[in-house]
Amino acid sequence: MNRRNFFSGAATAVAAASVSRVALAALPEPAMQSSADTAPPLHPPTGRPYNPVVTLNGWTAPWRMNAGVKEFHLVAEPVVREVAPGFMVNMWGYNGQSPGPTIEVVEGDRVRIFVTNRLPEHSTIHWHGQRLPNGMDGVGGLNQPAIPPGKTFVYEFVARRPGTFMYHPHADEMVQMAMGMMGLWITHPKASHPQIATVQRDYAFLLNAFDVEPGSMTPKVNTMLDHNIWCWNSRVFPAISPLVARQGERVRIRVGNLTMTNHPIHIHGHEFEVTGTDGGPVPKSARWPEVTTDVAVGQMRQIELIADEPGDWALHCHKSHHTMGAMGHDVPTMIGVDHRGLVGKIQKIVPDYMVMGERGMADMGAMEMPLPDNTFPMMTGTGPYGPLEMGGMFTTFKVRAGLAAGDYRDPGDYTQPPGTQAYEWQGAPASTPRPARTTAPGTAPGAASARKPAASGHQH
Ligand SMILES: [Cu+2]
Repeated sequence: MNRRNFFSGAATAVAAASVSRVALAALPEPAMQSSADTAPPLHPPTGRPYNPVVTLNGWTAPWRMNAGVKEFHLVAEPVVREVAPGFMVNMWGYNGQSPGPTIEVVEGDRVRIFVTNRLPEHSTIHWHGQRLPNGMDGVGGLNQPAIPPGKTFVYEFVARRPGTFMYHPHADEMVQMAMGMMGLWITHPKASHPQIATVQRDYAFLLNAFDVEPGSMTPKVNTMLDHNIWCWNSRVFPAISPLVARQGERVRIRVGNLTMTNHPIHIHGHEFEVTGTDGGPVPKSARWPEVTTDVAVGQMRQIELIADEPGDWALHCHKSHHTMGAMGHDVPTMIGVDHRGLVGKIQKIVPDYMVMGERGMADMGAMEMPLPDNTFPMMTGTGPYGPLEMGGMFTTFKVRAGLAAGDYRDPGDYTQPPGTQAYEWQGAPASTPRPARTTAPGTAPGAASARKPAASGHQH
């Protein structure tokens, strides 16, 4: 239990400002969030103490205590989410953002959540992973009538077991989740727990995906698998905050998957153990070291590691298509195809014809192509040594010696100590000749082309 910042002035001010005296007599005033930045952890101003999580590009909902019950107010509503700077998407979310605020409580807390529906259609909230009375489970039609537009329903139950959970609608679920309705729920242990370690940093995010046609602003809600915006908490690299740690700290990272496919989450430079799932803590005897763990659809994974290697380490989904921005997938492979001479002829007929991928696709990372308005590039993000050629489900784990406890600010680029970075060979060049070309002329894939997205609206 960390009480260091229990009476932190900033956290107290946030909670106090969000609960006016008028509201105490009625519904709790809903706290709203206008920013997509990562909010500092909310140290609990009331109730039992705990070491709070940091929600990547998100925030924790403040609450009020009412006769020993923790009261929250979620407002389901249309929001505009900044997925990356300059890239805004019409979503449905809670309290001003998608995902909604993280709910943090303590094992044994009685929790009352007011849910106001400001959507144009009915909704519910299902509390994924919770032990609760059947009538509080939130499946519209099965456990309760759905919440009509304009109405407020009340959910109330005891947070019975500690762990990593999430919430989402269970009414017109396919549409409402495709529009971004979801949030995290963390139940902290009430006392020291044999299977739950004390950590110095505790990060949390949800995996979510959208299908936004380049140049448009509203997700296509009927897409099953072919999404083009692969997000952590409705953000894409390089707009996802880095996870910062002081060298030697124990770090927990909680990940939940509300997309339609699995995501192998991979960290560089360190090993971790899966210490818990939405089913609860994993017994220590059942843990093993990993550097990648697959998070399947509807699963949550809680990983822990010791941040003992300084540097800027990649942390990403290992499906390479999920670290890319908006792109078309029906583009033929052009590696090894010589287009010289052909382009000019084609451009007489198709003026916006362009060639891509003759030498691989790395050129795309540096290329500034004309894109439709409100589209983020397929690969983007620049590091100290050039373009990263990544977008989507990618961020960095920044480990530094000498950070202050609880300092989550981006420490900037890592400086490689002299003699510890890959370098160019300055000796004689390799003498092995290139193998002779065996492909006969004319057998390469023919007439493969990619048109600028302004024309086709889809491919780059
Ligand atoms: Cu993925």
